[in-house]
Amino acid sequence: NPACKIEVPERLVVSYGALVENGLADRCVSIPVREATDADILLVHSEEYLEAVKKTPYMTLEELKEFTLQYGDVYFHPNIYHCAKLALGATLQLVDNVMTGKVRNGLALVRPPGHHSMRSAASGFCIFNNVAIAAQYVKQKYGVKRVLIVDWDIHHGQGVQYSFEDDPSVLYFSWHRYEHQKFWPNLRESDFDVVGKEKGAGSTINVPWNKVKMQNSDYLSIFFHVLLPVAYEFSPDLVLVCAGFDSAIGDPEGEMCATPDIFAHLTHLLMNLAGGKLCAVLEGGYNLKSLAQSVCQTVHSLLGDPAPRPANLEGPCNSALESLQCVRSAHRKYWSCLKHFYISVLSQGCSDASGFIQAVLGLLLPLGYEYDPSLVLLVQTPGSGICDSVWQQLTGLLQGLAQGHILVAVNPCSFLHSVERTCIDPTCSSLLGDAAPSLGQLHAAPPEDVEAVENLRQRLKADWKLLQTTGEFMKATSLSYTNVTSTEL
Ligand code: X5A
Ligand code: ZN
Repeated sequence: NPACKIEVPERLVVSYGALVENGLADRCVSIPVREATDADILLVHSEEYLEAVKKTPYMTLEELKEFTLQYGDVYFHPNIYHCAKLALGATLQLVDNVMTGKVRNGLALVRPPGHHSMRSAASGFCIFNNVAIAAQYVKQKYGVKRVLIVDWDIHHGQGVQYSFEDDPSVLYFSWHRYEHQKFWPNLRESDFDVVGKEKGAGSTINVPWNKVKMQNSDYLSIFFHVLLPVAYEFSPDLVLVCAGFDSAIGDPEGEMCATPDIFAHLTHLLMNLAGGKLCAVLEGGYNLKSLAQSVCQTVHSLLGDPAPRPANLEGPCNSALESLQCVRSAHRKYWSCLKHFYISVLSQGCSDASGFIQAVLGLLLPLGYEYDPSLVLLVQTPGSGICDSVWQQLTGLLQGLAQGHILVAVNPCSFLHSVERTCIDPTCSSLLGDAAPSLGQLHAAPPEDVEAVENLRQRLKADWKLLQTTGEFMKATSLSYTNVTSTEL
């Protein structure tokens, strides 16, 4: 099938080759692969489907062609059942090693990819849904309560969405090229207003890109103003990434313009969730050069290397702003972090981590990224009331700026007079690259907002494009107000 000509073995050869060339492979622990078992596969797929796939190694070419016809954009080679079992087995090995603390985090370089495959169907180069199965597997084997799946591949992982649409314990986030349903897989259910069902309402988050050529600032804006606030409120025990790199520049499928170094930041920004437990699993990525560079950037961050300064941040484009605004509106009733623009300050010290984290994600990080400093100076003032874990989150997140050049001035009292040095150790730990401890599920920030802060934000919004979450500063000509509630406007 010519549609499948891009999902080739060289994808892994160049990715791994680049890791070796850049000295990254040597700095990683290689985890031996295993074949997935039937029981693993059946966590998401039906018995009928598994039995059908099992027969493919014995089919003739004619039979394979016939078998393939029932699915969309997928092909079956006589070896693919074996490869798919290894891809899933590798994913589960990574998850096991992260859950048991043998490694901090990791990237599984696997093919075939997984996020399009459904309970009883292959789709979009995918046979078994590696990441969806991994989520079920950790819930079952380790009793994990909440899993966040971040799907930064440029296609909608409909298979993952279907697996968890009514499950509140798995938060599925996906951005995808959509073009008002003109782009594959052309599904109505990929749009922003599809948010999950029953108990799972609010735990499916779709960000449709209705134009191509989205850039670094478009991706970062969605992270700052949608994904990260919701993720901190959700407080996952594990983060899984459907790490497709077809969302990078040069990809023939995505046609987007984000540069490979954005993946260093996307990875970094997720690494302080779940106490740092993050497993990335390769999905798409078809421009071999861009793929290899993006894989290296992801691994750099996973290893704790400083991220390069983010290139050309101009603020989100109009189409991205429109998507951003629509997603925030659709999810406002499910996530308290999206309900208010105001940000409460530290009037009650660390009893209110929610307000503080909201301020960091919604105000400080966007300003910091757009300002692009060469040095971050973080000053801990005496009696700030910021508790250690919140302080560590802040220190960790700020290390994404200024290539990690950060100078922290701690409260002198804490080491001059305190023998235990309780305030210094969390800072050291964070500077050494430890993930911040999880803050737990965040409640709504207290409504006693500080007007001054909101006013500040409102005033700054005109000049700082990464603070914008609505189209109010758009050129009127290209603005469409469909599906936008009056409260958001
Ligand atoms: C995993 C992935 C893409 C399928 C595109 C089919 N699949 N036209 O990126
Ligand atoms: Zn893809």
